[in-house]
Amino acid sequence: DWRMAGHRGALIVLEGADRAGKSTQARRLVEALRNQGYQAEGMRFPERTTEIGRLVGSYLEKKSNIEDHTVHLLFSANRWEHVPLIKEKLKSGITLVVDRYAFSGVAFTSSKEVKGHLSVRCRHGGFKETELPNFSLHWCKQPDVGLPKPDLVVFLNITPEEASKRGDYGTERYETSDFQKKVQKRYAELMDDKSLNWKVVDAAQSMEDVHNAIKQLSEAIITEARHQPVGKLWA
Ligand code: NYM
Ligand code: MG
Repeated sequence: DWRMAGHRGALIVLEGADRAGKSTQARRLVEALRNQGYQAEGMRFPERTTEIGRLVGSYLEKKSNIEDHTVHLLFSANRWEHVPLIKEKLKSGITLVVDRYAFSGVAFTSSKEVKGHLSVRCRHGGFKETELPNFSLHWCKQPDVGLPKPDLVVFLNITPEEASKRGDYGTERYETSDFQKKVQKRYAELMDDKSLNWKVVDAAQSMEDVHNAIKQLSEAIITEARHQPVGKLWA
């Protein structure tokens, strides 16, 4: 059967703000693909079980503080440490369904305000205090340049209002509606990049409808990707 032998699996990423339903949909997609006879496995980032992942996990749980640039690089390192495994799985024909990837890394870090001030000299002498600029998308993308490129990035689109109806955000870092609104804007900027295969799915639909939409997109991309080499992200 072509589903089993000789072809690489597809790299499918689910992205979206917190509470969009990514984890549930990722689980259901893996299950549905397996029922159709595909080899499929789930993966998620951050993957909190490695040494780097534990640092990131404790930061998210507010049990530790890590400087903003540093933690951005740790999130990226957590992806890079899984690249050999990702490549091996894809090569052996396994389709990977990944819950968050580099796009979360960029969207979340670039939504942060940099703490601290910069003194700049005014034209007529003296100094003025100004805020340091935010993290640019460009800076945030660099550590992830060259990662395996997803064949498909599904964006689960939900308004912050709709997301807040699904119950309270958790108590981890970034889980406030103000921050999530900024994150949505950053994702929108990332989706302007036409070198990636972004597909937006309305996550306010029923869980079943969302699932069917993602499954259809995924089956199509598995067929398309199996004869193509894995690309490099943002390279
Ligand atoms: N997050 C996730 C980042 O800030 N950078 C990253 O690179 C990744 C992958 O971690 N609020 C943030 C987004 C989430 C948080 O994710 C934990 P999850 O899916 O709740 O475990
Ligand atoms: Mg979460």
